Amino acid sequence: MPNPQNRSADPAAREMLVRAAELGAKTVWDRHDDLKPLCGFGELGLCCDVCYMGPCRIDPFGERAQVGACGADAHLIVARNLARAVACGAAAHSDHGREVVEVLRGAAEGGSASGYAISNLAKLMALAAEWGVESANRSQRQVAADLAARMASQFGSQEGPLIPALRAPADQRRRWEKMGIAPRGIDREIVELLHRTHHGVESDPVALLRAAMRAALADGWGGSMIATDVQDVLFGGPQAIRSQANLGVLEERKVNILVHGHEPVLSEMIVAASRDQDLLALARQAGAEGVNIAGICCTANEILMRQGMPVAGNYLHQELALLTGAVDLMVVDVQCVMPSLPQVAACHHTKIVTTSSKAHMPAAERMTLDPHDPKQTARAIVKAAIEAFSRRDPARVHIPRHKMDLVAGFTNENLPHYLGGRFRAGYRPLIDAVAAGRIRGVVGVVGCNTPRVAQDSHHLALVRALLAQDVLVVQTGCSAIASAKFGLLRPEAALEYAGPGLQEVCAAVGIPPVLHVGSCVDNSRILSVCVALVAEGGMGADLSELPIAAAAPEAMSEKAIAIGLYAVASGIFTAFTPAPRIAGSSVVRKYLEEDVEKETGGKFLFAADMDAAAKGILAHLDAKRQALKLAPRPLTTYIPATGLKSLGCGQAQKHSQERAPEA
Ligand code: BF8
Repeated sequence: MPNPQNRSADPAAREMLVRAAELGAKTVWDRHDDLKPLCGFGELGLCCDVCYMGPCRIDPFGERAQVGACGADAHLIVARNLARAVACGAAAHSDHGREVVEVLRGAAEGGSASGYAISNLAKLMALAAEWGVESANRSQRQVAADLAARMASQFGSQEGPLIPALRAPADQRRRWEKMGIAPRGIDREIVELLHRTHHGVESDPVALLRAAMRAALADGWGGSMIATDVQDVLFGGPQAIRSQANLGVLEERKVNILVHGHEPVLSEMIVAASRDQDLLALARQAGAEGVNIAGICCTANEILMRQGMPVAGNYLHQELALLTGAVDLMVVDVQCVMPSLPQVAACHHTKIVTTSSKAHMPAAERMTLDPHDPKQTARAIVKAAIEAFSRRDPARVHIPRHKMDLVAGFTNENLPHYLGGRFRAGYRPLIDAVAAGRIRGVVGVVGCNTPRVAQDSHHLALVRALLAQDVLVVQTGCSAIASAKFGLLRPEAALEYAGPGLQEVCAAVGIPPVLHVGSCVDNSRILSVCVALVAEGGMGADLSELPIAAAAPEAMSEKAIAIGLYAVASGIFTAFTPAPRIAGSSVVRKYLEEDVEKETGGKFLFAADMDAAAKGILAHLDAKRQALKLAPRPLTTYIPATGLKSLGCGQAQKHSQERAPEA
């Protein structure tokens, strides 16, 4: 069997890969290997299938066809493929936003119309003020109804401006206006982008990339931002919270339910149902000691942030979790759910349940979420899991003992309190620390796993390299879960990994050096932190002037490409690896890595490895510090990102084993 060390940096994953081989189960890594060599035209972005004369392929060596049947050259084909990926990624995030706005509308109607309620009145009222919804002498349901209607209108808006995009600094918005990329309506930008990629419409690759930025902005400052805000209103604003991560959170003596996907509308209900006394009694009757809910991917982040529920793993853990034989039921909704799950689950007694009207899985069981009574759907799912538990074969259960403590739950709203305390709440302490050079800058590290690199290895190498250089790291998505599994979300991680300046700041305010701010739609929280830093003053007039950067070290999904593009369009330097399929066009690559900076203030770095990414990010932070005339940084020896790998992994592994439960 292939060496598990090349497939994952995570000892729990390596252990499960050995188990997969024993069970004769194929995983994403095996299927990926089966496909090799991957299509060279596709990898370069040079295969065009937008019309039915083709597919047309451009010869990268210049010996055969240099244009498709219609005359499209390599640059247009590459730009069109990228634009379509952005449209799909932006659509996924934004449709998630639309879905939760619908739930808010239902909650506002109340009664038998919905099983949801508003749990965060303060945020509802703050949003009402921002969105121009009258709240004086009105019930919270009336306010919520008007807010939901106004938010829903953003999807079909034709003229703009998008209301949440008005949060962006004025200078940033002026850049968008000048470029003609200020988003007008969420659906409008996505539809127009798709239209422009149709055969025979937009022929200018750079104009197409600008249109892609407009759709990406409609995602980041529109659909995603709305999703985050509405979820906070419905399910509560997160607060710093302790929990644990990795496959060791599965419990041998309990009914294990994994929630996987993205929209928290069902998972929140399942968490609530798992605490119902009658269901717990049913679980005990079946021989279980209780019901354990844990998450995979971004649903994990949602219920971690608000409920402190444990995280079983990130994207590449979804099949491995099933192979433990300890998962009784996995419930999925939308996005990042592998179609292979029912086949993998068939190794054991595990039930796969789909719930979204948008995502069917032929071999899985369907339990459609009833929006009028979601708790009832959740209870039915918990009952099905208890029934499955009674068919579990304890002799075939194999749970890796690795799990790690973590602190999550940071947001743009609560960070000022954690940074400044009750009497000095605000971003000033962070700005002062950056200005004085104790913190070199702030970097958002986000995104997925991919079998193209050893799982988590890029996230860890980059995050550790940045911490050692006094960079405060903010994370979301599967990237945050990677750090969680390796102990970087513990306050003690500052002593183990951070440079002296960052260590001092973390110790003074008691925060981890890596702040987990949520799921992928919660990248909007990172934008909001940046906005707050600009608003506080002393750090420049727009995001492009701040000593900040972003990185997606193991990018896999189209959503990650949309996120990368809205970060760049928002003025943020963004290291993105592996590069999207753009190597076939020098024009596209040059625009995204160089020319776009003159327009938006941000640009991409498609780094070959994490050492190059770390060096590029640090050089960028230092250049921004210099431009702002901030205190020169005390010299810290640069340790290559790759050099840190073995050091940190060893420490994390030791820690993880120390905390392993008794078998
Ligand atoms: O939306 S980080 S693999 S789960 S796409 Fe998917 Fe990537 Fe994970 Fe979260 Ni985001």
